[in-house]
Amino acid sequence: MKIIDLRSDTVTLPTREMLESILTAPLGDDGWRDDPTVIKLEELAAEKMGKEAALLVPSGTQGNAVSILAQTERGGEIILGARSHIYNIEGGHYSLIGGLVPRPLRDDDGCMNPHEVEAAIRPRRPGFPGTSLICIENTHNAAGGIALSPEQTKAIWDVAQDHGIPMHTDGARIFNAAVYHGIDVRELTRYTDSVMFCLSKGLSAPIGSLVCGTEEFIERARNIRRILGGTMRQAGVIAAPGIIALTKMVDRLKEDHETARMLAEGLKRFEGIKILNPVQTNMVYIDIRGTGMTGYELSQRLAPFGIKIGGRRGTVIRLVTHRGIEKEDITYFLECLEKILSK
Ligand code: TLP
Repeated sequence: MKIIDLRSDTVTLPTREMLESILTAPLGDDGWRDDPTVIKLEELAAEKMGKEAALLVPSGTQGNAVSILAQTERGGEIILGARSHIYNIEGGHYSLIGGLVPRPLRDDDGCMNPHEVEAAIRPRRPGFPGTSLICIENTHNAAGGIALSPEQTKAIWDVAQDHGIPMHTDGARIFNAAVYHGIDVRELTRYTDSVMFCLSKGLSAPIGSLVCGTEEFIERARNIRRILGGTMRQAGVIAAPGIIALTKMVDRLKEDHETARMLAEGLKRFEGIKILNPVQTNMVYIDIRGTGMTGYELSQRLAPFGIKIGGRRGTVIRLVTHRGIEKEDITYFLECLEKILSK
């Protein structure tokens, strides 16, 4: 039975071409900057993001941590979205390791209000944790894969620039945002000092994320990556599939957006199910309260059909489309749901 895994786009498996690329990739010790495949990927990533340099890290979480630590000093404050991944789901590295105080602001629709960001900024004075960094997330996961526009990004950037504060973008899925808006990703990344993006989500690489910014920032980030235990040796085995992800998998993200829209459209027929977000990219959040079931119960009922769904707390469920989900899988999922709900 085919497993239809709607829990996340992190479950995508590498393509055959990605796996084969590992066999022939030239390798070396990246701790010595001797791995040509890593260097190639980092140069490619920097170019795609319109930044001077890039650094390969094992995960998005480490990429965000490294980016934050490289741009702040202990005792400062970071402004970030109250529903952001960095604030909620990364173990609080900014406080635990970085000694930073978080200042979460409203980001219900995916983007903080620039006026509220401005009002939250405070200078560093004795007794006050001064604002050290502003973070945004694009696409915004918890808001429903919302794709922030260049205008929204610029509005926050202008505030950051006016106050001389650096800005970081958690761009785990920034290519989804660029594809949604039909623009070059640089239209988004020009309004941020640093950006982290993931190879291992919709782009389908097995492992890896990149941090991009100035040469100087990347040097500091490299040192912090070492401290966090992130130095990888023959990391070309990770970089080789990453190069394929970056060069061949970006345009196909629009297929994931189409399947997500098809899914949302199909879900409208179920009275007890409410779609919670405008479906722009590859995520559909639903509230199934009206069915009388919890997310956990529904996931149990779908399991025998080979369907996996996430968000098992309460009645809110996140459904994510990706390369492993075809249009027929959506049709099958909707049929299974129909069977379960009509009983
Ligand atoms: N998100 C994962 C889970 O942690 C929820 C997912 O399935 O969506 N930024 C954003 C916006 C993310 O969504 C994620 C992963 C990360 C950072 C962290 O990336 P990894 O998992 O590579 O550390």
